[in-house]
Parts: sequence; structure tokens; C-alpha cells
Amino acid sequence: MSHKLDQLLDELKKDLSGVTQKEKVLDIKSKYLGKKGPIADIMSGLKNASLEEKKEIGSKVNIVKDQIQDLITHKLSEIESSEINETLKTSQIDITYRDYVKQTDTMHAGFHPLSAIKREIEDIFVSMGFEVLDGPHIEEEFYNFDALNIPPSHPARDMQDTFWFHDKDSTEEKKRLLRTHTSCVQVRGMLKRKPPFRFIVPGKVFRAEKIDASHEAVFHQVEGMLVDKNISVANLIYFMKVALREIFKKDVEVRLRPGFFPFVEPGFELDVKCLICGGKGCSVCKQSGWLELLPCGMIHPNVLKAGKIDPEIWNGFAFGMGLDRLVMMRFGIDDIRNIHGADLRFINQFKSY
Ligand code: FA5
Repeated sequence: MSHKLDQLLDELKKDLSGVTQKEKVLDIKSKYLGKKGPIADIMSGLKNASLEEKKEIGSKVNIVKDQIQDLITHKLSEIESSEINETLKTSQIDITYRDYVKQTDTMHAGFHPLSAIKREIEDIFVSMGFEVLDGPHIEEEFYNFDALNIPPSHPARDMQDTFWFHDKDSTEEKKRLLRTHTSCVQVRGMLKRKPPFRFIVPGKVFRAEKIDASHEAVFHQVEGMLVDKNISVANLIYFMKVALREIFKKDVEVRLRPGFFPFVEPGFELDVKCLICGGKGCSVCKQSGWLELLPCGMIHPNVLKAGKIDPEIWNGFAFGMGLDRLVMMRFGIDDIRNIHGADLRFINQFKSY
């Protein structure tokens, strides 16, 4: 049997040599591995064999089957590479030639709705004098919690279900996690600047949360921070209202509720009247008619101190928009999972943005 199988491999190698078309390779594949091929023949011949024989021959046949498959795959990739090399030699694409994009409808490129809104928000805030900062996704406990007035035993840590890293480098003083909010860039940003300043931080955040129509485990926020002299809640509300009007291209109904975040005092929850149901109640706003979108408040003096800024001279406000929810409101998307689903039928609806 071993001899027969070796012969089979030799024949296959002969058959494959000199073949330059994928179709031909696929024909050869079905000749050897197809239902009427030699491998299937051997297997069906085992019907009446003893259990021992079945085991022994079966395992040999499986090894040869894998070898045949490997030879076929190798040949196919060889042909594919030579086809690519041939194309590269003979054709040149002018990527600056715009008519390529017009040829078919599906060839139009566009921004993902999240990227489109993120870019719009960046433009809006840059036009109001804000810088755009970035920060690491893998963050130190210090920046994500301690520096924001949330020491280890603080109950506010339970508000955000955290993905911790248990890596061997992290000591008790320097534990790492996937950042649960963009607020961790507040102190990083403060330590690198002298007031007055203002910046936003758009980016991905991570929480071990149960996923539903308005909650994801990986979602996006836009943090904002302004530090200057004599800043008041009125300034905060003004900036938030202007930003929301620009984002939604119309005045939207908002309400301000007291909100608790250890890094701001006073803290607020700014809700937007649900634009999916017009305030009647739906699965996105959990039948309340309002969607929690933009927590904010006046920066706590302890946070300014962590950023080496004197709270006796400077003060300011901070906010943290939920970017995915903003996209949902702006485009009337009734399930956050669609935004992250990578379904082209969904994404293509936003091609013009
Ligand atoms: C925070 O993350 C605070 N860091 C925000 C903040 C910044 C407050 C500065 C004060 C000053 P919160 O956990 O509420 O807060 O999240 C902020 C926003 O992110 C929410 O209003 C919501 O729009 C969005 N969000 C929260 N959890 C999720 C989730 N699981 N899926 C999608 N969006 C979410």
C-alpha cells in the first residue's frame, strides 16, 4: 500500500510540473482527491478490511491526502505569484486618474460614519481653538484612575468594568489596563502644557460591558478639556451647545442633570432628546425619550494638581462625549452594533460623507 501511495505522489508531481493555469491545477486536484479519484478508491476498498487494517491504512492515506493538498496549494500560489509579477511588469495604474473611481458604483470610497463624524468634531473644536491629542489604548492605572481623583478603594472604579492586564512587568504601583475612557489623557495633556490651553482627545475605549442596542464593549469617546482663568459653568454650557448645534446641523433639545464623576465638581449629565424616536421612547433611549450623551463638569482641583497646575489660579471644564451614540443620533441608527459590524451594505449608505 505504501508503495502505491508513493507512486501516486510521484504521478501527481509529474502531472503538476509545467502547469501554468489555475484551472488545470484544480482539474488535477479533483482527479486525485475527487469522489472517483484513487484516494476515494482506496478508502472505499477498506470497507471490508479489519479494524487494525483500517486504522493503519487510513492514517497513511490521510498523510498522503495532506501531502497532495499541500502540493496543490503550493502550485496554486506559485501560479498566483507569477500572475501578479506578470501584471506588475506589463501594467501601470495611475492612481491619480479620477475616472477609475467613477467606473462602477461600488468602487466609490467614503468614510465610515464614525470617522466622518470624528473628523467633523475635530474641525469644529479646532475652529474654537482646541488642539487634537492622542493617547495610548493600554494605559496605566495612574492616568485612568488615580490621577483623576479615583484612588484604588474608590467606589467610582466600579462604574467602569475594566479589562486589566495581568502582565509580569506590572507591579502593584504600575498596573496596566485597557483605558475605560478618554479622560486618562487629561493628565497626560496637562503635564505637557502650560495653561491656558484647550484640547480634545478622540479615541477608542474599552469596557467589559454587556452589549445591547446602545452599549458596546469597544466604543469611542471624545474627551475635551479647557483650562483658563475664571471659567464658569456658563462657559461650559455655551461650548457644549455650540458643538452640538454644529454636529447635528440644528438646535437640539438638551437637558442638564447632576452627574457624579470624581474628576469634576460640579458634574453634569447632558442628555439629548432622542432623535431616533423624537422623545417618544424606543430601544435606544430605553423608552426614556432622552439619551445620555455628554457627561461634563468643572475640573476637580485634585485633577489640576495631578497635572501640576495651580487650582488657586487656574480652573476649567472637561467633557466626554460618547461618539458612537452621537453617530446614532445624527444618522438615525437604531442599534450601535450596526456601527461596528463591518457590513458593507450598512457602511455603503454613508459613502457621501
Ligand atoms: C465617562 O467615561 C467620563 N470619563 C466622561 C467625563 C469626562 C465626565 C469629563 C466628566 C468630565 P461615562 O461612563 O458616562 O463617562 O461615558 C461617557 C459617554 O460614553 C456616555 O455618555 C455614553 O455616551 C458613552 N458610553 C458609555 N458607555 C458606553 C457603551 N458601553 N457603549 C457606547 N457608548 C457608551
